[in-house]
Amino acid sequence: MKAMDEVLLVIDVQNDFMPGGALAVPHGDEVVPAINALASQFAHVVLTQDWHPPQHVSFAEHHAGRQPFETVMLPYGEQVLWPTHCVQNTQGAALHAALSIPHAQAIVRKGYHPQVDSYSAFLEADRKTPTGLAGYLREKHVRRVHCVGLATDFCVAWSALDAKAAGFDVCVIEQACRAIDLNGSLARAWTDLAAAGVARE
Ligand code: VGL
Ligand code: ZN
Repeated sequence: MKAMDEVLLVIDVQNDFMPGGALAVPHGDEVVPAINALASQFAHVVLTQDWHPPQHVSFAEHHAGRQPFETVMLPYGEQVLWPTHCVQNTQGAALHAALSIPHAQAIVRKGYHPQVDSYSAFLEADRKTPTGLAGYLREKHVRRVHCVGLATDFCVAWSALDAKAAGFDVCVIEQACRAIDLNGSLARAWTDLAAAGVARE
């Protein structure tokens, strides 16, 4: 059993990120048994859900003439346009049915502001609006955050970097993550994580 000051942060293990889903991550379903096994070793487990309104700014369908996986400039910076995914209260946004973590104690939803994306579980893409997760973990006296889930190079990496910046010890458990890998994003993510001092386990 892990110490009481450690948390397993399970990121976006949702149907739309599974093979056949709206924004499928290759082999995304393989993280489910890995995460179930890990979670049994943690007293503290927190889950996240990507949770977009139907009109969300990250959806390519709302940008005339643009296709999914292109990039646009928004007031807060560059934004990748995605296929419509993880719409609030849909089956696609639901957690994978085989994810089995009955003792998970909180679910953080993110990306619910129509005009701002949030890959990170800690800070929205404007880089200034907190989700509240850092405060929650501090109140629980958590010191170390173990990150797993989908996708390694987007929500997992951004969450790990922000956890580190918020003052936590952070690791990413590679075998319990899978990547989208868009234009070299996976290699870049590992470089950024290493530079920030996030451990790769
Ligand atoms: C994610 C792209 C868009 C993720 C979420 O969970 O990594 N990626 N929304
Ligand atoms: Zn999203």
